[in-house]
Amino acid sequence: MLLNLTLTFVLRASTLVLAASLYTASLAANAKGQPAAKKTSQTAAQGQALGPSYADRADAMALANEIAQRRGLDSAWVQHHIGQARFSASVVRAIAAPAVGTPKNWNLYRSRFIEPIRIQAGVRFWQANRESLERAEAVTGVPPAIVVGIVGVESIYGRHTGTHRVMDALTTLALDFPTAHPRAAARTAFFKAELEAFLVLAHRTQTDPQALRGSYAGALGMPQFMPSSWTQYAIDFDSDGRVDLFHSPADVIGSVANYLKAFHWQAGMPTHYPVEFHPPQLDLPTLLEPDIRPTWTPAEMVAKGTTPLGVGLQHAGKLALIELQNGAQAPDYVAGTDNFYAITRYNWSSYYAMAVITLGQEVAQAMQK
Ligand SMILES: [Ca+2]
Repeated sequence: MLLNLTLTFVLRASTLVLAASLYTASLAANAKGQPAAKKTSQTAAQGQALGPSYADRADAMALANEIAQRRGLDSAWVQHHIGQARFSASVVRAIAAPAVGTPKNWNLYRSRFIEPIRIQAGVRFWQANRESLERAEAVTGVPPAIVVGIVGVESIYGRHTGTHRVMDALTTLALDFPTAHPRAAARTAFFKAELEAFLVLAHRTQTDPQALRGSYAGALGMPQFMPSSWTQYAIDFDSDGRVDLFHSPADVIGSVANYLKAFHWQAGMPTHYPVEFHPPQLDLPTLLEPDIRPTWTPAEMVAKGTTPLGVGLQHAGKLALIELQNGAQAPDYVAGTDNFYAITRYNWSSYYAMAVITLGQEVAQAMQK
């Protein structure tokens, strides 16, 4: 029997109460009477051999004191919880940089996310939550397809919200981030801040920090918000007085849309335009230099041999030339707008943004059938 324990952050005005929901997934049998296949990547505790706890680590206890002092928490409480966290080798493996020389491959990436199971789950999510999706668009300008794309890519609409204890994941990454990683110092600082945000959030909501599970990076719930994003951008969109990104699709939808709005989503603006190259003038190195940051007016792109198609030539803002590599095959290119850039603030990757946009489009199309 598969037993999942999930706990919910509950927000009720200034008092924050813990709600625990314990649900049991029955041992489903398929039509042939065989037990349903186990989900290999999502089965709790599988492949997550844990090392020693952090209770005896001086640096862990020093960090606990630092967090307690900075955030006005009881240092015994913080020490207790960081001390209960255990080193996770699987978290370290998962966060490690991809092998040098691995070619980026949009077609491969696309095929992981744009597939029938996820599209059908997206159709059901959209149908079940139409009112929330439309209300979120009215408030933020973020269309349903984009929200549906994000929640689908992040967790297949709540199916995969992660099996790592958040305290193990964040403490491991804050204190034992792999030093070989090219951005180890910056990532260590990032995860220390996320550990701090998580402890503050758990304390404020009277949630047991040890009880919550998330991704190997400590991302939480259906939208896979990091703790700092939960604190800053999550909202109560079903007006039940609490924020629940694990079980309330309305809160998830409102929070995702709110996040994109905070990163300057503009109502009515397309995310990208197709482009056409004119080889004699084409200056790819210059156009690609700012990466995904919108930098060029349509006229500047044309002068460098790249024409945004459709209404792209009339685009009022700046554009970025987005290169999506395909391993040994030719890359794909699009002109990304400020809204494409906003999606990359959710996850800093043009491949991610394009997968979100494409999944949303595919789900929208499947809704017409
Ligand atoms: Ca709510």
